[in-house]
Amino acid sequence: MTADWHGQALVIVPTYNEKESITRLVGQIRGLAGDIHVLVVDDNSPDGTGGLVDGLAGADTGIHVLHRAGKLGLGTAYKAGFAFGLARPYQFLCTMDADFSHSPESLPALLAKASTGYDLVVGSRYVPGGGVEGWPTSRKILSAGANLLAHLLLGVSIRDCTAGFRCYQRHVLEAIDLDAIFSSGYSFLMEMAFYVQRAGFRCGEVPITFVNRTEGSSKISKTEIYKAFYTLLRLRTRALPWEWAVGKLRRKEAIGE
Ligand SMILES: Nc1nc2c(ncn2[C@@H]2O[C@H](COP(=O)(O)OP(=O)(O)OP(=O)(O)O)[C@@H](O)[C@H]2O)c(=O)[nH]1
Ligand SMILES: [Mg+2]
Repeated sequence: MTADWHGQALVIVPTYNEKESITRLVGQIRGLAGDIHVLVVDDNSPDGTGGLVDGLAGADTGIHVLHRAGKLGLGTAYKAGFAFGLARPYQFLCTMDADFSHSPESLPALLAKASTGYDLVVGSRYVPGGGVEGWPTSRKILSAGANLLAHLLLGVSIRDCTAGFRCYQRHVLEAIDLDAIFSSGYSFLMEMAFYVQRAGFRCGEVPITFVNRTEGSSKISKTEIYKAFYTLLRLRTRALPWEWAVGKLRRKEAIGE
């Protein structure tokens, strides 16, 4: 069977010091059915990640790399990746982490769901069948807390709205004013979820098991956590009083119940 997304999907992978995993990750994505292209957005990683991907890109026209001058944040890396993808004829623009917390094997499920008419599909830890492996309790509380607040304060229906494993249909990214997204770091993900839902797009989730990284090191700092809470409060001032109820109604639709 030819996949609906054949030759139409780009996976954006932001990297900062991911030399241990990037070659294997890119190889696995390129090995999937459907000729899925990869764009690595590297922030001049001191460990040479960008140079490694240059080597891969030289041998495969389905591999691209964007080099940025320095560590400019996860959110702006996504934006740069979206601009690259939108300037080319990709219909599905996916994002995922480089550290194998997101398994390339789940990409076809995200793309398949997007192909059935979901505008944004999230690889989700918090829907039946999803989960987390290897996280300390503190990390679980942080993630669950951020999602609960996004639901209660902003009415975000996506159960895992801090997840970076996503598939956007092209028209979503064309419709959202990306320049108006305030967050430059990790909270970009929550902010995007809020605006995508606000614009009336259909959001779906597919279960994934998030595996804590076993190589390289985390880039989440305390500052990013404070910024995420600031983002929640800032967006709260824009949310409507009944948004919580709307989000609640939409939750069932996200997993096709
Ligand atoms: N280009 C770019 N990539 C980044 C930046 N910060 C993080 N990343 C990448 O974004 C992805 C997610 O970062 P991680 O540090 O793995 O964050 P996380 O998965 O939420 O947290 P861990 O569980 O600690 O791994 C990884 O591929 C990082 O290399 C940045 O400032 N610029
Ligand atoms: Mg990670």
